[in-house]
Amino acid sequence: MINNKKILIVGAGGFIGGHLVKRLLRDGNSIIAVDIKSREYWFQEFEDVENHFSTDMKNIENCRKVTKEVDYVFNMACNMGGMGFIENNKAECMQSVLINTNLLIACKDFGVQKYFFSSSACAYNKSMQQEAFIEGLKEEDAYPADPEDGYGWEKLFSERMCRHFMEDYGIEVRIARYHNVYGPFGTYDGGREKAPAALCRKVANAKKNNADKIEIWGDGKQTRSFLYIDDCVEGTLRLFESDYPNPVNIGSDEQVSINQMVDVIEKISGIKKLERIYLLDKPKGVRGRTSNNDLVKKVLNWSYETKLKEGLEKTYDWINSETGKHGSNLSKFTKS
Ligand code: GDC
Repeated sequence: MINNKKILIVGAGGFIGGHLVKRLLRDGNSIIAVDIKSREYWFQEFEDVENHFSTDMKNIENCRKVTKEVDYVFNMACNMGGMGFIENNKAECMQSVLINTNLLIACKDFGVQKYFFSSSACAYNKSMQQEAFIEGLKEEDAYPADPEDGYGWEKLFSERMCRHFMEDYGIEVRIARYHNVYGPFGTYDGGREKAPAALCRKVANAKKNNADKIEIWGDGKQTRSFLYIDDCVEGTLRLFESDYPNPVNIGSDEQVSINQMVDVIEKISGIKKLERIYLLDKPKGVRGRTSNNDLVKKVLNWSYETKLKEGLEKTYDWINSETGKHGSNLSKFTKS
């Protein structure tokens, strides 16, 4: 367990970053939390943390201000979202390369011991994800390089940047390739939401409005695997403490179609089966994606625990109560 360390978490106002702050604080660390978002847009905020709101880490001076005398850095920050965002904002996504690059330079200059980079399954070669049901993606499947345009290229490039900082300057780096992480305190509306949150919101709203239809992007037969946030945080910390320096999948291998996920959410909500309207011109991304977890089991002796149904129950409950509080258009949670 990591404790008694001074830890910088960049992207702390976001979904995974917020949960990571909570856990590392609970474990007895001193936390510096930074995010480009202004205070009211942070998903979670904790007492006894040095918070830096509205701080753009694409600017190296900001990176320098917060990396002094820090033991560890977790870079959870990037300008991102679900398919609806990353397909239409490639230049925005690619500019996150500045966050990682400037942070690494500041870490080198101030002698930070260890650095974590949050990469993505979008780094994998697209040609291996053209069928609905695929073998899980192994870490070596990122090459030859043909990642998701924009966002995926930034992740793959930044992974390599980390590797070279380790080789050339001796900073210990750990890199996770996350597979569609979901759970409470994440974006569920406004355009950046991913499928689990979007579909929980749509079902919750259908129930509230006595609607009998739901809109689904694509034909619903495309597949993914989804990782619950608690498993994501646990896997991240285990990877960070390990001595494994190369990218590792942090994901689930419970591959389901979008239609199957909607079935599960409908059951959780207690609503009768909705008529599905398939929007074929919406962003769909790859046809099939899931994680191969052989390497993570080998190097961390660990695997995720939360089944999709259990994670979606918690996520649905949270989104259902949030939409009840504020109405359905919660752009508050989506501002970058
Ligand atoms: O957005 P996402 O969860 O991202 O979409 C998964 C699939 O669900 C897509 O085929 C999408 O068309 C479909 N889908 C159906 N209805 C909806 O209402 C909806 N909203 C959304 N958003 N999708 C819907 C993600 C990236 C992330 C991250 C992960 C890593 O790609 O967007 O930034 O890096 O991958 O695994 P997804 O899984 O394609």
